[in-house]
Amino acid sequence: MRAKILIFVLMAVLLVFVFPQASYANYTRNITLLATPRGDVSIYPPHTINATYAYYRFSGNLCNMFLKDHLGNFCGNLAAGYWWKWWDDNGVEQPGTRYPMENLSALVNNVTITILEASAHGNNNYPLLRYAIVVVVDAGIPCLKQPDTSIVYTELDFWDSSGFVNWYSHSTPRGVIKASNECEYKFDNLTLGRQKTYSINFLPYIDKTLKTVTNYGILMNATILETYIAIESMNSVTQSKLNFNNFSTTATIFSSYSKHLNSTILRAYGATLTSANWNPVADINKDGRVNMTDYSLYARNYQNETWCKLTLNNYSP
Ligand SMILES: [Ca+2]
Repeated sequence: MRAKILIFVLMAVLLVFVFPQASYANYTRNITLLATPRGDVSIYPPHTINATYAYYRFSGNLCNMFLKDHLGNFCGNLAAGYWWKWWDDNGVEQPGTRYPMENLSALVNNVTITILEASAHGNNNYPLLRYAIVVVVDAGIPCLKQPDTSIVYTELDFWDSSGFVNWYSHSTPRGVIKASNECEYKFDNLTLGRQKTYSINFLPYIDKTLKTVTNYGILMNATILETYIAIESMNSVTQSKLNFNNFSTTATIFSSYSKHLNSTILRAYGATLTSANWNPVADINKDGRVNMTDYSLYARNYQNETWCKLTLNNYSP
């Protein structure tokens, strides 16, 4: 008990006195402000005449998206959103233009969404149509089941066709679909024609996704890549239409390794190897539990940015 009191006093002292002023910066991406050589909108694959018709249109902050598939052979996303990295005129990513996810908070601010149409009829058992708000990050390490990529998708599904609802409930009792480099969370079931505004803290979802597909949470070298709203369709005769307004994301990125490590330990505090919030980075002495011993090691070194950086990079179990 005394140990617990001590640790909380220690944390309070550190939080109040070590970081008296904000050592972070806010970055906001707004859909109407950005343009890149690849554009802020992607359609994949490009629409096919006579089979699939897709468009997006912007009017100020309002974006209209439409997807129609007569034959049920479209498989992919119609996505509208924005990038967190930059390309040159040849489509080559510019070095140093990514935003690191160090202790990131990714907040989707007050986006208003209206689904105007959503119909999906499949030739198979599961006509798939869904709408999602998506944040894409580069995890910084390869995915476990897809080691050729470190790109990870966190998708909050706010509407699904009945096939997808069945898929959720049959295979994933907690409403999560897991793929090799993505997690989809059943987030809402928006009523057609009803306008709804969402403000979302994506951080817990991103953290959970990264733990699922890489075994680790948000590592120091993770970066944010894209934020968008997607219509996803697969093997369905589909007609879908939605609009959204004022879609922006703010990412708060702390600037010191020490603050990042502090937060990393606090998020994992009390965890053991099997805990949901387990993070090997936070287990500084590598004894399989995150407790006062680890926090004491941090407290002795919190002013040493080099030590904190090395510790954040040590994600061996
Ligand atoms: Ca430990």
